[in-house]
Amino acid sequence: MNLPTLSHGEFELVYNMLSLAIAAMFGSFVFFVIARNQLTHKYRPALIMSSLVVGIAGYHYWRIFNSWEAAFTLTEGVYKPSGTPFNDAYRYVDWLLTVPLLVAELIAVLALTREVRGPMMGKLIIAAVLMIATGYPGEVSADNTTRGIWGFVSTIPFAYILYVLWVQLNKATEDAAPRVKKLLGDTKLLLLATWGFYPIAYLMPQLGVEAASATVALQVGYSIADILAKCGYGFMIYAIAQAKMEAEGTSVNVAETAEA
Ligand code: RET
Repeated sequence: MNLPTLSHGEFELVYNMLSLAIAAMFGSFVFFVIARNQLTHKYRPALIMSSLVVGIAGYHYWRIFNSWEAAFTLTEGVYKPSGTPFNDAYRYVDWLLTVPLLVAELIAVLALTREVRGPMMGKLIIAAVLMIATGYPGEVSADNTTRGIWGFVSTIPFAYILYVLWVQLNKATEDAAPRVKKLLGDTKLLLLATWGFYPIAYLMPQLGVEAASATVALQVGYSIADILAKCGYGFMIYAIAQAKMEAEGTSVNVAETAEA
């Protein structure tokens, strides 16, 4: 990626957003590890996945932050590219690991029967990997046609994921308690709003956005979307698990006494 010269404010905005993302990821990690104990065994795998997602992302944001710092030098009041490349591959490696976990999290918290859960999870994980893996060659290409082709290829599994989550998941959760259904609907909207941002951000160079603004908008936008799609989504998953336990009339203490 060819880096532009940035003003002091532009450089700092990205710097502070990346720092915020590290804090949000590690803070959420602690929360999910502790919150797991508030759930019965059936729902714990979902929270374990949430902890993994934010732990993996926290590490990657740490690396992205360091790479951002090394990629620029302050000269005469502006930030010029230092010659050390900014490593954008961290984001894609991060998504390759976390996006399949995020879809698996949603299926896990629903605690569907094994026959329904297994195939659905398998299809979603494969589609998530394909979506990220085919997006990457386009992301690193300077040629807009190559970008467009890979972007289109990557949109096919993306559309498939949305179809499975909306149509098939709705069918599988028809009998859920009203509060669970409401939370599930909100989670799916959060997912659509945040996931929808990534392909739009990807299109920015095609839309002819000026280099410095495009770089800053992309980094800030991806960071906000990531915080919402990982931390915010993880909290929703926790709320769904709590609502399901309430609907079932179970609590951790009851479950633990029953097991003892
Ligand atoms: C790409 C390439 C262009 C086409 C599409 C894309 C979709 C990316 C998505 C990423 C989601 C990431 C998440 C990360 C972490 O929390 C690869 C930009 C459709 C949907 C949820």
